[in-house]
Amino acid sequence: MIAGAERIVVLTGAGISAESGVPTFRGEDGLWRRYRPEELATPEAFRRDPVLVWQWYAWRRQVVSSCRPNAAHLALAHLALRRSGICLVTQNVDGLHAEAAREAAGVDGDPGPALPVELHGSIFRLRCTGCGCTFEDRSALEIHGVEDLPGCGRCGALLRPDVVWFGEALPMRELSLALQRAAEADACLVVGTSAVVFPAAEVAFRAWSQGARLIEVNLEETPLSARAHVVLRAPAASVVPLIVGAEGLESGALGGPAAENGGA
Ligand code: BJW
Ligand code: ZN
Repeated sequence: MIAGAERIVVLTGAGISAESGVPTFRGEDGLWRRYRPEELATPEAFRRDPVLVWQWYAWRRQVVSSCRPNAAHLALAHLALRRSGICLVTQNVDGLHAEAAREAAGVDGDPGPALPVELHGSIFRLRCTGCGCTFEDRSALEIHGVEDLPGCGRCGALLRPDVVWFGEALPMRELSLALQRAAEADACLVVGTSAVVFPAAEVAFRAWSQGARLIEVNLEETPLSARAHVVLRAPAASVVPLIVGAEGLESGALGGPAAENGGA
């Protein structure tokens, strides 16, 4: 399906970064197990208790800082660099797809085609709640009290992570690009998302409803599973390199007894 598709939209979620050491949201060890989302990932929570919310993000920034892209991020980056028509869309805020794109492109290469459309922003970008300016920031933040909260260098107002919280609109340009690519896609590869958060999940539902072949890689069943043409219940870092790495090989090149027995 991947080899035969002219245009592919890939939608990823927290599961693709799990094997890099980034906690997922809703799994066994998911972030939401210890923290209720409505306590932390909403504008109301931030207004009510910015210290608590910032402590959570400071901790996550620290965890993610020590994580590297895994074989799934890298395989997708290489796929997007070696052929046209690939649109990588992510709900993740960890920046690991972009890091994989730079790694795959090498020092002299252009990572552009492998850079993801980030639907939910980035934890390494800050936004001013006053003047709205945004900037990259990877510093280690130590938040003990209100006096430690980061302030805007321009206007002095409180800074927040430039991510999308519940009840907030997704960035318009990114969302419309992702939905457009979904509508045009011949195949949609969905990796490591519970597919319950909208409108991000709409990318996969849109692709499917417009006739794309749907391939799901996930350890568990999701609302997409029943619609998927292929479901791979396996860890992303093991299976994604196999399916996208095999793309481009002559049919038969996969050869061997597994292929003769009906495929690996
Ligand atoms: C593996 C694996 C391995 C693990 N290999 N797999 C329609 C219906 C119902 C509700 C709504 C609707 N439309 C909108 C809503 C409301 C709401 C919503 O979706 N609620 C539902 C949850 C009920 N949506 C919103 O509020 C959105 N905004 C909005 O609609 O605005 C409207 C508006 C318009 C105009 C003006 C104003 C407003 C915003 C949603 C923002 C979501 N934000 C978060 C936090 C981001 C910041 C941060 O990170 O702190 O985004 S929530 C969280 O969920 C995060 C994620 O990106 C997102 C999705 O999670 P994901 O990636 O799927 O992770 P998990 O953990 O859930 O799943 C991991 C999966 O991987 C599992 O399935 C595992 O099995 C699997 N897995 N290891 C393969 N190794
Ligand atoms: Zn400002």
